[in-house]
Amino acid sequence: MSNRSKYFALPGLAFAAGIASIMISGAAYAELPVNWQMGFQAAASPIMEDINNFHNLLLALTGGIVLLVFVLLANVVVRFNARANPKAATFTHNTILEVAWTAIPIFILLIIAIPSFRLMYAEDVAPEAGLTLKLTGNQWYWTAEYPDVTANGAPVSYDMVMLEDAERPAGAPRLLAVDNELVVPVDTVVRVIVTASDVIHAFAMPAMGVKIDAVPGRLNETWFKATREGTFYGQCSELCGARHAFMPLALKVVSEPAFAVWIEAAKLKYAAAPARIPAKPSTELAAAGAP
Ligand SMILES: [Cu+2]
Repeated sequence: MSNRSKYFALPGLAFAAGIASIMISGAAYAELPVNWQMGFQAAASPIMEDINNFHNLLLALTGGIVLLVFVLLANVVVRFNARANPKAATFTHNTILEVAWTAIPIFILLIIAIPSFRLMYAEDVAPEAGLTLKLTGNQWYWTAEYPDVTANGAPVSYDMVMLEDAERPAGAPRLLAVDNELVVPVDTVVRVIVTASDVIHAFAMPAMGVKIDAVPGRLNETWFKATREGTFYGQCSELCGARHAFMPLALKVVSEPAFAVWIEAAKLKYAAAPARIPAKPSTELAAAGAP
């Protein structure tokens, strides 16, 4: 091995080991962000795949523009400084150049606009849904409701409250695990109706590519279609008070038969379950000026 290749091999090995460790830890908690992660969580819905592709297109375009501007600036600094070019040219216009630097950005914006509008439309218009889910944001927990699934004449509904450290089972992620998860079947279009009972919250589930405000007195609608089974996490994404950071969402995507079993169990469990609503801020929080 030459000296030169030795210098290159060491950082190369370290880099490969770093990537491998990220991939291994990524495999263990595939549905969570990982340390040193670049980019988004792995997509679990067609919309999130489209968002990823659009993001990659923007990265390539902006990367190219940054590179071009850097080359132009370097050219100016090196070739046209006072020492290298003591006598400056005196012309002020160049028609071809001016047309080009107007037309090329328009062309770039068109390249961005077409997939951007296509994606916005796909996100906005829900296909025929196989399941409807209603989510209500409260200070500081979420209420889930399955409007089409009734038990004793009322829709199945329950609260999702974050698990505190002492309650959290081993392996459940801190600040993300909840007592009652949302459960939906895989490969099914889920229409999500979102509202709030007190202040504005926001429903966000990054792996599904959805984020929408939960506004009191208003129903917002979004949709997702999970393409694989697993547990996915999201958080309230609108600053909503003292415990805004502590009202996560957990979404369990299961097979169609498993969902049918769960829904029957849920009818029994949540028909009689007493609400487990978290206490309002403690006196310490109130003393610290929390709302
Ligand atoms: Cu909130």
